[in-house]
Amino acid sequence: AVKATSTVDKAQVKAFKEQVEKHLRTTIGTSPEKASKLAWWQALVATVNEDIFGRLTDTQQTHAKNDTRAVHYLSAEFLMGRLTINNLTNLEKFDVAREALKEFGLDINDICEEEPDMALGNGGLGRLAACFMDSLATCNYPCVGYGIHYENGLFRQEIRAGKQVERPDSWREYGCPWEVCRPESVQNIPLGGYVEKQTAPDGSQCSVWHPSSMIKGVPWDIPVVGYRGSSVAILRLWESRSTEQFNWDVFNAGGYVDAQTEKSLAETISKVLYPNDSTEAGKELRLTQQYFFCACSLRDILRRYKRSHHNDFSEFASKIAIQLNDTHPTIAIPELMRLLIDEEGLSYEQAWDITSKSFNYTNHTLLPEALEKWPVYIFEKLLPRHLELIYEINFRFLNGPVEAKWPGNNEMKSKLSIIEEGEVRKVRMANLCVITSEHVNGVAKIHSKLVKEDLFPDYAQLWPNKFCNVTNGVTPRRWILSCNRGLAELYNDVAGKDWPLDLDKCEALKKYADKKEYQDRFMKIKHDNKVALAKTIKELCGVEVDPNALFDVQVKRLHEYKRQHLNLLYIMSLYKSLLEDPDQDIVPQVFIFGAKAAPAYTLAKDIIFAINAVGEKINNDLRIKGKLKVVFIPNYRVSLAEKIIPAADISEQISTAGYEASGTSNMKFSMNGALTLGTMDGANIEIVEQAGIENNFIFGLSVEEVQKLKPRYNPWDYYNADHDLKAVVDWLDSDFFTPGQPGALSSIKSSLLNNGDPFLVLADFASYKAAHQRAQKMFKDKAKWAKAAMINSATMGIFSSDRSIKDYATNIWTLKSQLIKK
Ligand code: 26Q
Repeated sequence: AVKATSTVDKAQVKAFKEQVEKHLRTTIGTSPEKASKLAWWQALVATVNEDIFGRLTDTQQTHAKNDTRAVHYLSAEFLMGRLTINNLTNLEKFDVAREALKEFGLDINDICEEEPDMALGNGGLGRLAACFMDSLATCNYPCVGYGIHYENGLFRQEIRAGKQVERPDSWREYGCPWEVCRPESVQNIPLGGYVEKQTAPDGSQCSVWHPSSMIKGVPWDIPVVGYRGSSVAILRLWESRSTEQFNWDVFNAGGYVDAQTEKSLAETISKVLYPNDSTEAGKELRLTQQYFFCACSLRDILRRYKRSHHNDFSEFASKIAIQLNDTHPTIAIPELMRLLIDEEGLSYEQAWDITSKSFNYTNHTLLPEALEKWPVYIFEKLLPRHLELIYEINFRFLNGPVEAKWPGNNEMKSKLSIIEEGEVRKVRMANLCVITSEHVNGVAKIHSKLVKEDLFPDYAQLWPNKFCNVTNGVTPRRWILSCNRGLAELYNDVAGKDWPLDLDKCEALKKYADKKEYQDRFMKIKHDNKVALAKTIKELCGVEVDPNALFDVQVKRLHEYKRQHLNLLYIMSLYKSLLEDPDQDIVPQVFIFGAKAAPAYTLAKDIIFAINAVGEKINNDLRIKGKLKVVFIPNYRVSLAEKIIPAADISEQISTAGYEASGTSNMKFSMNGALTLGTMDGANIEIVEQAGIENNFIFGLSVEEVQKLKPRYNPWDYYNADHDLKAVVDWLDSDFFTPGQPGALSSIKSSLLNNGDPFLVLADFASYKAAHQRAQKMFKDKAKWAKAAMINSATMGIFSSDRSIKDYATNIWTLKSQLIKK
């Protein structure tokens, strides 16, 4: 729902229109009379690309000439979403494009709906990488993003009879017009085989790796356009292909057809994104994916470095910074060591000096089950030489710094070792990251403190200065300017037009927060967004919702620690009290959910089913007179987030304190004028620090209280002491919401009572209910609500990802922003 803005230059519209028509005819091969919407979209992209490639060349030439340090952001995920509106916005061509398409009788929003989301990520971590690319380009830092060109992104979620069904996502079935293949930069990656020990004439030992197969890595480049003609950054994604060396023996033996079968194995590597966002998959293919993209990326980095520095590696670390987005790309560490030692002939000491000055590691989770550990036997099979190097790194670490600090202390050695002993020996990837990296950061203040003090306390004793914080951020270009044009115009009026580059400027709105005229304008923008979302909900869920009701939203991956079931228990209690007294004066509310569950996470899927079952019952219960609606919007993804977030009144951020590393949707919601109903966890803490606790609804146990309660927690105490809580928990055991299927929702009750309620849902229930009551009360006071919403939106300046990226550039990468020469 994008509305028309001020004046648009007529000549520009005409030129744009001609360009689109030219591309429609000569690039797409159709005409305005018979073009499909897809064809129009493709012609639009071709037009935008004309603007992009010139800037890309300028950017690359500037960086090559300056030869300053560049950052290489290694991430197994980049959740880019759609690019058309974002690129048009960043090129400041959106209004021109909209007018041009209008002259063809087309609605730009309608045409842009043709674009599939690029869903090459699971959630927060992948979307963060995408926001960071936008900010790196906008702030003109030399950089490359490296990742995997998955053929299938995160699964498409369908809801059938209330249950999640996964379907493949084929985002480039008909080709992706943004990406460019770069055959000149193909890489060959060895895998498997064995290591041969050789003794040199001087008696020293060396290792020669004889891999059993080779995989080809084909790079696809996606240009990332910075805001207002700044630089264009490159996201380089690797696709796996078979090489002729891939099982050459089978091929030579005349097994041509067999060799074709083998080929599909090599091509499997980049086939699909693992849909797992917090539990360890431990699959061989997953490690192969990680190694494959890291090995391709490092060869690409080395090739470029050697082109300008010949074979002199002395400046490598001063020119190359590598950022590891969680432990997923950890294998890049031993791979760089191997390339420098085995391929470039450096000594171990030289290689270590370079490697330990180049790498940095960002941690995104404290959940023990999400910390990556790979069985040693998988390494022996796939990466025997890397395993040898890991042992060497470990040996030198334990007998060097650890022995010096804690002489003769074997307990400390086994705690800090990269290798976990046991029935199945394992490689602890996070330990390798911490030992090697110059800096280790968490993603919000509280999280970084916990990383240092609770997750790696012994490492922090060894290297206290290694640990730091960089609070996450989100790009205001996508998350305000592109997705909420009404609000963007309001900011243009009160803060000038530069706020997307300096989000602190939005603070200007604060002084209007008491003024009726501005409150009305702010709430009218919100209302329009709610009308648009109501239409989407009708289309996707078939449920009628009233835009005047309070829109309460929880959209994020489904996980017990995020506690969607706490939200559900509250909804049930509200419904129960409405049934008891249908005439009570409550604010009409719409509870909106969106969430994908990892396909093997049974309880998460049960919670999705429960939300749908409860929603079905409530939405069709005439007794409550439409005061309550519950909708589950299927297939939550970036493009839906852009419609949902601007329409939210309340943002549910209700994780058990200490479990959500940061959260980033919490920032997007606040920027768009939602009030946070949440716990003191992750970045929520910093959000209320900015916006004021009185303008949000904070509840629940704090991190310290959770840590204190956890060891002696008994959920039955809470269940037995609270009548309302007991009634709703027991309700799950009936067939009230699932007629004819008693017990269909029992697994949730069972996890809360028989499995010890690991995330303290019952402990926080009463406090959560009280927070909702405060929210209801405030919502009735329209002026008070508007003021709080405006203050939230106005004070989110520090959550621009430009601030995050500048923090990384200054404190971790020592990068300088570069002026791009045209
Ligand atoms: C690991 C091994 C095997 C298969 C999959 C994975 C895997 C994949 C994705 C593990 C974790 C993830 C994603 C984690 C994630 O999104 N974490 C979130 O990161 C955000 C950005 O920092 C934070 O804001 C969130 O708090 C955090 O949960």
